[in-house]
Amino acid sequence: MQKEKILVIGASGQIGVELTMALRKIYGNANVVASDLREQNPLLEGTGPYVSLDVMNKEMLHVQVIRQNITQVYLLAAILSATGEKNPGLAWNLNMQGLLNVLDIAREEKMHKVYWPSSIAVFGPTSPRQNCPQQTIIEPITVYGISKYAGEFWCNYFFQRFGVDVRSIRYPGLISYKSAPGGGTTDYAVEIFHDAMSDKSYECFLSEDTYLPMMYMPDAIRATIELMEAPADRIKVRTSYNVSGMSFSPKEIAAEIQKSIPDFKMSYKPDYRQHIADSWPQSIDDSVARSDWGWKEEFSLAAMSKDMLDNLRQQK
Ligand code: NAD
Ligand code: AKB
Repeated sequence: MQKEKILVIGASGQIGVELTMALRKIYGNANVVASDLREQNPLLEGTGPYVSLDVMNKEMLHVQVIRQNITQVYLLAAILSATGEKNPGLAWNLNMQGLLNVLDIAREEKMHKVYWPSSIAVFGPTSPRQNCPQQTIIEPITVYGISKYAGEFWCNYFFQRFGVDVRSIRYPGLISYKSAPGGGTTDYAVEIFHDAMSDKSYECFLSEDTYLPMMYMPDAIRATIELMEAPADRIKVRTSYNVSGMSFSPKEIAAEIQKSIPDFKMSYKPDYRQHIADSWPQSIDDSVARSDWGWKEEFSLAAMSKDMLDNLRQQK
């Protein structure tokens, strides 16, 4: 059997850094090529190959795929919800054309697998607010959500029509301490830990009772790898799977942090991101992922908060 050689596109981002490290542990450092438009994240330096790559340049991407004998791509390059609303045209172009470039090359080069993440941002104000199901009314109001929903159907199309084994998860907001988030509406749930540690205060850009679906990065990395390693006949959803971790409001995460930093103070100044957050569900029903490929989260709000603070203290 041909050995797997993996290309991670967007490896310097919030997910890319940790996913690249996890893939290198499984497949060997030399078999996981990190790539990004940005320079390499310091955490990846010296751990394996890195190439500078623009996913919008299809020719250069194709050359790299052939030159490096790539058999799997993890495509993480995207513009997220908050940044997307500032430049909708740019977000649409990158999020759509980047995906189409990868899918086309995967088909031509008969790649073994492709991973492309979607988001809970596909859901809109007409979707159920609680336990939002896998299949439901989906009417996104952000350009990011529209691009993710269209992308899900491109993935399904390439699987049905050309047999490209492309798999996807609708991540909730992701919380991590190793790399910073990049322009999302859920970023407050990472910023709050850093500000609590440095200033003992945080001004939140969402209102105190804004519940959103969230997940701790170790769970997100494990979900990704479990989905990608599942036998193909277990993957029944070829658009994208709902997965759930936890749901909380800014007030609840502040209270959790106060258990460890009692004089931590939270204030609220909602901005344009409130409108985006209000359009998303508060919690997600992931029963299809659970029954198809055995997904189960490990981290609760309390366990995640403790782990975040422990690790940030060690980093100081
Ligand atoms: P990020 O913004 O932190 O990282 C994206 C990376 O892509 C950046 O390092 C950026 O430099 C790179 N990039 C941008 N344009 C590029 C280009 N033209 N060519 C090559 N690289 C380019 O994003 P992230 O949070 O790591 O998200 C990764 C994926 O997961 C995205 O598709 C995102 O929509 C999805 N997702 C993330 C979250 C989350 O909470 N982080 C939640 C749901 C879905
Ligand atoms: C964002 O807030 O844009 C992302 C996401 C939920 O897709 N974290």
